[in-house]
Amino acid sequence: MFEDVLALCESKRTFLISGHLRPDGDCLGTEVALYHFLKGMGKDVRILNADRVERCYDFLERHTPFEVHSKGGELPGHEVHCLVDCSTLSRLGSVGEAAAGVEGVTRLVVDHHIGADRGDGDLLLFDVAAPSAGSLVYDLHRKAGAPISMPAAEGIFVSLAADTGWFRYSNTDDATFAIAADLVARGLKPHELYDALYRRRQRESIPILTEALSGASFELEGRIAVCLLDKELMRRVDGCDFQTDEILEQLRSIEGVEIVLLLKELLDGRIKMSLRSTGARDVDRLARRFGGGGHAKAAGAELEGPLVRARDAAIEALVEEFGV
Ligand SMILES: [Mn+2]
Repeated sequence: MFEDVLALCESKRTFLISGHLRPDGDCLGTEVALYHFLKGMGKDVRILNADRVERCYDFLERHTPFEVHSKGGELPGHEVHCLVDCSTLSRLGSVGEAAAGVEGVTRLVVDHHIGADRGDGDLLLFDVAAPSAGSLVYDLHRKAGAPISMPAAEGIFVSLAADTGWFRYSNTDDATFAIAADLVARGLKPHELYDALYRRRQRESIPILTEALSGASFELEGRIAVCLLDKELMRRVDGCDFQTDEILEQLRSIEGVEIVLLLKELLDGRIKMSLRSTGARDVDRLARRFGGGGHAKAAGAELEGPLVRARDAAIEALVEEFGV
């Protein structure tokens, strides 16, 4: 796998890197690492996403240019399109729509989600056991014998921190710590990244968090925690870059909770479902019922509205899938 990817990187000159809609820390960190890896090879590289970099990740822009695609616009010329932390053009939003009509381009998928091998990639940098997509770009550096620049190290670390919940989730193993330790040995300062990621919250996030948590309910003898964010609350979330992951994190800290179900009513009326499992329940299977997916312990999908109907459908599916 690495040999083929390296051969592609060596043989081509122009690269476009794009990540999924509403890019998270793994997506952005991986883009950063891949950008600097390719730059180090003397390549012509651009990062182009459908959505802007959210405020909590804006420190990554110190060393790396992120461009935002204007819907309907053409893509800049490229020989290789790298799809990061996802595997289908449909996850790229407007970038994917523009890319669908482009011919003669090799698509490289850099991903760790279940099913990425059934996506739109011509070539895969893919391992479902990788803790983050960024860890695959770390491996790519090592296989290539390439130096890891400080911006790339930062990107890889942010990707790990994001997808392991700062080294707390079950995807954190000795290999994860070995990568982190290597990056720290190279001069990376974890506490600086922690502060940058988690200690720059806006005050407006406090009432959003308290309202969301106080509205949460516990179903099926407390084994499922359910939180609904209606359009009004989501408008305030968007206004201050509040990270809804924080709600999931709080709810899964409650004793007895096996699954957290978060439903967000997006401003265009669509309902986004996020699922987290605290134990043996495979929420990827559940998300797949609704055309989504992800990982066994963290997955998502889009549901039909309105919000209350989506909640009933999700809980019904939970009962069917797990018999809880
Ligand atoms: Mn990821």
